[in-house]
Amino acid sequence: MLTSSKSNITYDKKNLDSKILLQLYANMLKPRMVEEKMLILLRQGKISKWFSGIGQEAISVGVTMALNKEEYILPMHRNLGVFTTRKVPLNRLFSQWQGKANGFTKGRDRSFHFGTQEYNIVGMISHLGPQLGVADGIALASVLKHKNQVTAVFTGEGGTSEGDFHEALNVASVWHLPVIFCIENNGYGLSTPTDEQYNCKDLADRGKGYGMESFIIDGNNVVDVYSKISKLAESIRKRPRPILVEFKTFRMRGHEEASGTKYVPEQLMTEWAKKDPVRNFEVYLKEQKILTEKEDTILRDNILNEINENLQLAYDEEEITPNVTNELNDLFKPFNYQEVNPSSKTNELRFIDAISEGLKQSMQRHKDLVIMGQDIAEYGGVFKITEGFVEEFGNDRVRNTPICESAIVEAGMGLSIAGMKAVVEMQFADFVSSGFNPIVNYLAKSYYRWNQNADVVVRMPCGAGVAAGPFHSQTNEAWFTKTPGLKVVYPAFPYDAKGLLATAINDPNPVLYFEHKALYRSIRQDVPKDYYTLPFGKASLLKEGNAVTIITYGAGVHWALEALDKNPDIQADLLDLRTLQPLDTEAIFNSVRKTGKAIILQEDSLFGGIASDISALIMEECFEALDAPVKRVASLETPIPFVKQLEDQYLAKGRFETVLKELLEY
Ligand SMILES: Cc1ncc(C[n+]2csc(CCOP(=O)(O)OP(=O)(O)O)c2C)c(N)n1
Ligand SMILES: [Mg+2]
Repeated sequence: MLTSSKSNITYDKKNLDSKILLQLYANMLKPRMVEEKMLILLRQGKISKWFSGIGQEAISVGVTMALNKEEYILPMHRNLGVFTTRKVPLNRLFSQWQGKANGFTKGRDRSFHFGTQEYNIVGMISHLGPQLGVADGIALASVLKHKNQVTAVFTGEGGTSEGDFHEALNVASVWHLPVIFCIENNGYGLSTPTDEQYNCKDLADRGKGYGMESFIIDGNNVVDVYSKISKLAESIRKRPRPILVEFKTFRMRGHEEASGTKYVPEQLMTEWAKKDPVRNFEVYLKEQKILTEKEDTILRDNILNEINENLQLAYDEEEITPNVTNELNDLFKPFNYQEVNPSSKTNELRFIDAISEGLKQSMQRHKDLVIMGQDIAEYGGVFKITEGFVEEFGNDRVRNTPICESAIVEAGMGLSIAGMKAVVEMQFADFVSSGFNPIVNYLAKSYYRWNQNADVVVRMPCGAGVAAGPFHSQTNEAWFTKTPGLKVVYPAFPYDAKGLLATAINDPNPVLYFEHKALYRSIRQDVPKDYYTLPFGKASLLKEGNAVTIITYGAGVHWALEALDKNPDIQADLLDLRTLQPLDTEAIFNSVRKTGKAIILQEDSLFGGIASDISALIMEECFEALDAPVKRVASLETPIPFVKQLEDQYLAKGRFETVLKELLEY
């Protein structure tokens, strides 16, 4: 602790006027005093968890004050100073931490896991790294809309070890995005010291590897933080580019309060205590006669009153009463589906052409729609779906990306936060595993958590039957139908593919759009030339019959059609689900109640697939109408083999007809 009346930090205030210096001080004092109060409440069990930013306030405050208030900041778990400097009302913060409705997440998420468009703050998800790619998306929107704005995003030094860090910095550099990447190097990531986290001298050195300028700033010196970041921000607004800043600082308390600091050498604590950013600045301001004792006392009294009054407001607020309908209603942003009817003029199109045409017409309709993916620009994508798009829409809106699925999904999220739309093309659906985290944790949960929709469609060229082996053949829809907050579309015909893609892009929620590669060039249909939409959640009844209900989607639809063609005597209802989330349960139940028998055909391997859930639903809802056990036909429980005879053996297709006949004879 600094006890002397001389500051241990050398401040170079240059031409900063006293008003700014006093604001910097007051803005640091507030989070410090709020935290001191929170630590008491934590001990009393009144808040659930606390990640302390004590000792790091100069960074949050200096960066926030250097930015304009309409510029986005993406803070982490120790950046209370960002929220208080942006003047987020304390009562709302207190309600948030106590899980009350007046917080920012209606009790659905804790601590700093929220954002607020009102204050242009985008809070973190627990996984740390995804913030960095989201900042890229926001910055991209700023460039595309010619806003000349900077985006600042934070990470701890521990978070820099995540792949997201590398991906986000690389994308920002390649795309010249106006992002300030702020590393708060506070010596530890939970209990891990820096020498177990990375093996270079300074993290700022990494900037060079990404082709970006980087700087080291004393994170405990608020004047340095503010003046240097102000200068950098000014320069980036004029000439958009990313910059990496490493703030040297120290974490003065445990990772979170309960975990303590036993592993931190005493001497380090003592040394850094001498560099306390708030106390040193106070001493300096008094030394310089910029702040009097009396003014300081008044300031502290005012902050304390503000804290107490706002705490009372939060205490007085009622506890949340659980209500299932409210929870379910907040899973997706309400979407008012607009039916656009197809024109009578049609063209015969292959499945792939229908997708391409649908995408193109949506690009024409939505000027703020950006598509991103590997090799999608001049090359036209590996399947040539975006061939000719660059010529029509330009490279700003048709973006080749580095190989970095996470950062691109995150950038899509950022575009959505900034009010734009994104379509992300996975080169193959298999590769979505490299972008899985932001899809299931960021996109899927964002609206439920803090009312921020993710207006992103992820295109998924999927499926087997093309002798492509284990990593280019998967149909992984079950990874996503399992996750609340995602919509999943899976057309089987060109007409549906075009209309459903248009709806997916109109829908402000995250949509996984599966397009089966084996259908691309094998399935043709007359498709309306103009733009049209089709509703989600409506299965199509392709054939009608009283003996059995066949439920399927994607390539399965064509397998079933083939089997029925071969066996014209089988009287079956054939349901093509078209969308899996939402699922047309009504169509399923109506048909099964009529036929009394159900068989579900799925291309994915059996266990944990959607066929199992549909089977369970039928059992629960139609038990009395059933004349036989519900049958599921799916692929083998193995990876997908390459060689044709093994792949044929793997696929459900070869077993479907036999099982169907067995069921009919039951
Ligand atoms: C993907 C992921 N892995 C692990 C964790 C657990 N975790 C949360 S914070 C943290 C340490 C982060 O260290 P650093 O980035 O240096 O930030 P600091 O806490 O020091 O501010 C860890 C390991 C997590 N939240 N997410
Ligand atoms: Mg750290």
